[in-house]
Amino acid sequence: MADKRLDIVGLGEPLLEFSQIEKAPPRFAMGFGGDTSNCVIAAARQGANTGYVTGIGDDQFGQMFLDLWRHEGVDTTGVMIDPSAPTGIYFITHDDEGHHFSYRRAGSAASRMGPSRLPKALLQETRLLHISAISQAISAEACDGVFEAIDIVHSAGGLIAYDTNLRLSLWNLPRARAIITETVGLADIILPGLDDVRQIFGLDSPDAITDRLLSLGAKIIGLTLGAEGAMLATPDRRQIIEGFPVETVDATGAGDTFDGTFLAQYLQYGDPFAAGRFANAAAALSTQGYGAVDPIPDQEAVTRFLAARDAQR
Ligand code: KDG
Repeated sequence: MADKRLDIVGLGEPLLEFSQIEKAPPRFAMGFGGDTSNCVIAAARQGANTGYVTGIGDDQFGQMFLDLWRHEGVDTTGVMIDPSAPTGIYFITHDDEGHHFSYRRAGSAASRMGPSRLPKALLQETRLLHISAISQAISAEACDGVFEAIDIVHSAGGLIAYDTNLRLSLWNLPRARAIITETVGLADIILPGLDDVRQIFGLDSPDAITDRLLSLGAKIIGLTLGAEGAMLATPDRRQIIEGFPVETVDATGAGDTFDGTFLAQYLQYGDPFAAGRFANAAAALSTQGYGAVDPIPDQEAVTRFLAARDAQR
């Protein structure tokens, strides 16, 4: 695997982001989102060689994403520009219960990324492919594309990481449950959020959920528990890694920051438990600013944060 050109390639949908920063009169800040895109940017900020596979419209929003990925050092040879479909967008609003997403993404260029549009050579050149349940929920065609991509990467000796990101405004629970359960059985590293897997599997405790994921074939699990931290597990060890208390402004993209940081650290050092602690710190830091991408910390910021925490103990 060391001979692969890229460490991590993400596959999914980027969404231009409008995040509410003031209530009355309402004001929105523009930024970037899309869970798998957020994840590869987080991994790139940790020093991983990354790439992204998606479709974007031949529009200004698509161009902004190309500029962003290039600026972050993300390989864009797997990005297809579709002249007849738009780049998706979403709005983030906030209330006492947290953040809420409103999508304008139906028929987007990314939702057309079926099996025939996949950049096969690029997928064969990566050590790890990161996908999410959102990559599958956006259309039946994209869902087929994800399964085909898994096949291509596995046949070339690469690993699959999967975030079960559940968005019930994109598909219904029975379909989500069936597709997600099947995909967990194909993936090597599972990175779910607790609330999502509670709904998907109808189980409550992190231990019961971990048992279920291991029984489906997962080799490494990084189950995020919000402010409580994360449970890291392999078939023969599991550990709760405590969260880092910070002043949270907006938790959008914290799970994606955890994913990208975890994958970059794991591929670099091979220790999922140490990677889990590092990723926890990165995720906490990412909640201190608005939007998904802007507040993602780089490796130096996370190292500094952890050193300061360790010095206080
Ligand atoms: O995890 C944050 C993402 O959910 C956000 O950036 C938007 O990708 C997105 C989605 O589909 O919800």
